[in-house]
Amino acid sequence: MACPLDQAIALMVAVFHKYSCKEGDKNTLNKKEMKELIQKELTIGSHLNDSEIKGLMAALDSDYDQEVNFQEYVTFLGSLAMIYN
Ligand SMILES: [Ca+2]
Ligand SMILES: [Ca+2]
Repeated sequence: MACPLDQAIALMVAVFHKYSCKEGDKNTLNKKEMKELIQKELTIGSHLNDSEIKGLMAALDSDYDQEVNFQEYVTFLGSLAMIYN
């Protein structure tokens, strides 16, 4: 896993699990876990207020189960990549 893109993907997976395993279902992020991930792992986190984070999570939760699963998380990172580009 020495190649940069491999490392980036491994990091995306590791960051998800670092927060998803804290409470409840270990394979999904609840609101608190997602908020913490956004605030601690992303530069935009410190620029978003509580209601903006809430809105972002509602937009990410495409199956409306109140949790962000890995697929929803990857979709979110994909959107960020589009913005960075
Ligand atoms: Ca969880
Ligand atoms: Ca969901």
